[in-house]
Amino acid sequence: MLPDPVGADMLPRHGLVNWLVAFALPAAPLEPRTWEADLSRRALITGITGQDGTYLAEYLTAQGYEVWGLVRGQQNPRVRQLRQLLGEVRLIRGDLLDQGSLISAVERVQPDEVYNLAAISYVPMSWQQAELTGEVTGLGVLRVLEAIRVCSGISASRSPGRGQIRFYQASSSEMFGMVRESPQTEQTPFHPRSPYGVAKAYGHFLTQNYRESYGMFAVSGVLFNHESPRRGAEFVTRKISLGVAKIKLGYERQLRLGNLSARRDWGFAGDYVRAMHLMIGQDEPVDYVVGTGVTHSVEDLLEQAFTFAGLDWRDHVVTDAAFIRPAEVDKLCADPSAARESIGWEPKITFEEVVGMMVEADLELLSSGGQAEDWFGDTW
Ligand code: NDP
Ligand code: GDR
Repeated sequence: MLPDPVGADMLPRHGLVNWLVAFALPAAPLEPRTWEADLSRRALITGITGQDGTYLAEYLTAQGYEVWGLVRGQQNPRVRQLRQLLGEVRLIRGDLLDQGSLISAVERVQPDEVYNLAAISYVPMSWQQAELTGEVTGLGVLRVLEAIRVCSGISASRSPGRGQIRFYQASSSEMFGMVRESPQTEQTPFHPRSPYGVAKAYGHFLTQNYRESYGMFAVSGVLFNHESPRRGAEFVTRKISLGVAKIKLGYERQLRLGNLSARRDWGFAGDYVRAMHLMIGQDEPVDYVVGTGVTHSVEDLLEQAFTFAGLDWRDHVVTDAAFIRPAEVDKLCADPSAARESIGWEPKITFEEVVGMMVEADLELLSSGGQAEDWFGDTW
C-alpha cells in the first residue's frame, strides 16, 4: 500500500490500523465470495459521510461486516466527524465523477456488496447545478455499475457467477414527483419535478437495465424521506429542529421557510438502512418502495417540533417566497406493503418520535456550545 499522506486529524480515535485509507492499487482479479456462507462480508458504501452512510455503516458493522467507505476530496472536512462516529470503518478515496477511481476502489476493496448512496441530494441545488447533478446523481450510478461490471469481468456474453458483487442503488420517491396515484407503489409511473428527480430516475432505470442486460444482482430501494439528528441542515426537518433550538435558547426569533402545505412521508433514517440491507440480501433482486404510509404537511411538522419545545410556531415562522421551488412535489405517501410482505421490513420509529428526537438533539447540541455543520442558508 502507498504511504498515507492524510493529515493526523484523519487518523482514527481507536487505532491507526482500523483507519485504513487506501489508494489505487494494481489490478488484481476479484475472488468470488459466497454471500450466504461468508459471515465476514465486506461492504463498500459510497456517500458514507452523509446521513444514511453513517447509519448504514453502523448497522453493517454491528452485523459483522467489514465496512469500507468511499470518500471524495483531498481534505474532506466530514472525515473528522465520521471518525468520531465510526472508529472501525475503513476509507478509500474516490469520486462518482471519476470512473478510474471507482474501478480502483472496487479492485482494492473486493466487496461483496456495494451500496451507492452518494449523490447531490438537496433538491433545490439540482436547479442551481443541474449539469453537476446529472453527472453525480445520474451518471455516477453508471460509473459505479461499470466499475463492478469491469472488475467482475461481466459482459454480454459472460454472466456473473454465484459469488457476484451485489449492488444497491439509493432511488427516491422524488421520481414520483407529480404523482399519478396515491399512495405510491412499485408500479406507480414516474413524473419527476426537479433535475434531481430526473437524475434519480436515470439511475433507477439503469440499475434495472444492468440487472436485465447482464444478470447482475442490482436492486433499487425507492425510499421516501427519512430523517434523524444527523440530517443535513439544509433539509426542512433539520432546518426546523435547529430553528426551534435557536429560538428556544434565545439566539434567534424567526424561522424563514417556503411551502408549508407540502406533504411528505417522513420516517427515521435508522429504520431505512435496515431496508437497504434486507433488499441486498434477497434471493432475487427485486425493487421496493420504502416508507411509513403516513403523510404529514410541513405545517404538521412545525406544530410537532415547536410544541415539543413549548413554543407556538405561529409566533416565529415567516414564509419567504425565496424558498419556494420552481416546481414542487405537493404530496408523497408510500404504500410499503410489498416490502413488509416480501422482505419483512417495517418502520419502528414514528414521525412524532423522530421529530422529538431531532429537536431534543439540537437543543442539547446548541446548549452545550456545539454547532451544526455550516450551511450558508441559500435559497433554491
Ligand atoms: P446526504 O446528502 O446526507 O449524503 C450524500 C453523500 O454523497 C455524501 O456523503 C457526499 O459526500 C456524497 N457525494 C456527493 N457528491 C459525491 C461525489 N461526486 N463523489 C462521491 N461522493 C459524493 O444524503 P443522504 O444520506 O440523506 O441520502 C443518501 C442517498 O439516498 C442519496 O443518494 C439520496 O439522494 C438518497 N435518498 C435520500 C433520502 C432521504 O430522505 N435521506 C430519500 C431517498 C433517497 P461529501 O461529504 O463529500 O459531500
Ligand atoms: P425533499 O426534502 O425535497 O423532499 O428531498 P426537503 O426537506 O428539502 O423538502 C421537503 C419539503 O419541504 C418544503 N419546504 C422546505 N424545504 C427546505 N429544504 N427548506 C425550506 O425552507 C422549506 N420550506 C418548505 C419543500 O418545498 C418540500 O416540499 C429529500 C432529499 O433527502 C432527497 O435527496 C430525497 O430523495 C427525498 O427527500 C425523498
